[in-house]
Amino acid sequence: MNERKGPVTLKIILIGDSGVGKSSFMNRYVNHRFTNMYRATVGTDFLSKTVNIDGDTVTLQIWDTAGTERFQSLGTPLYRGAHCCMLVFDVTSKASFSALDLWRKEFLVQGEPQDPSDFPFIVLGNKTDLSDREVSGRSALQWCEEIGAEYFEGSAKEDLEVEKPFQRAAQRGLQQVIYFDFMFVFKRHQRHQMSMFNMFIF
Ligand SMILES: Nc1nc2c(ncn2[C@@H]2O[C@H](COP(=O)(O)OP(=O)(O)OP(=O)(O)O)[C@@H](O)[C@H]2O)c(=O)[nH]1
Ligand SMILES: [Mg+2]
Repeated sequence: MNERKGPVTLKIILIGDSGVGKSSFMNRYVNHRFTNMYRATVGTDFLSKTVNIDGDTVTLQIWDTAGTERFQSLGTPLYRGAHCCMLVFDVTSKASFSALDLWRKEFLVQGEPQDPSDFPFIVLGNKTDLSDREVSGRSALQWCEEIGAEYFEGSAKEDLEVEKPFQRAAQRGLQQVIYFDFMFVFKRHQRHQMSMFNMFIF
């Protein structure tokens, strides 16, 4: 447990092709609801949920994006300030899995995270309730190892393994906040020491 005072809000962003189930996964997690009806997300939307992460109370601000809008300029302000990015695909669609490479690259370009090589990505395979699977857990895991992401799979429809990826995203997001807070204090301390040193010398 850390010494943090006051609530922390973590921005978690869901991206991936249209129809993979981003909105469904978020709705299952936050509202415990699911519908078979498909209503494409227009623009962006977020839902909040307060959770306890290793003794810290944090508010997750989960941003759901429209899969159809990948090549529009929405990304820039939307991706900025994210603490964790969830790359979502449909396990019955190889194309949606292959597309994640571009989604990830675009996130890194437009979101400009402070430390791109260490930014936390969670890859999420949805629709495991379906039998016509095109992407095996093994190939998803292999790609995750290559890019340094963590892999989860589940089903928004059947409420399978929905909590875990969000719990992990929150943990990773919180680590980001703690790390950058620490670096901020550390650098300020270093600057202070340098100015004391200069005063002493001159
Ligand atoms: N069988 C099955 N269907 C699902 C699951 N999750 C979502 N769906 C269905 O897949 C369709 C698309 O789901 P959405 O959650 O709207 O997909 P999305 O990724 O938000 O799509 P965009 O908003 O267009 O980017 C809907 O008809 C859902 O009911 C799942 O776990 N299993
Ligand atoms: Mg949607």
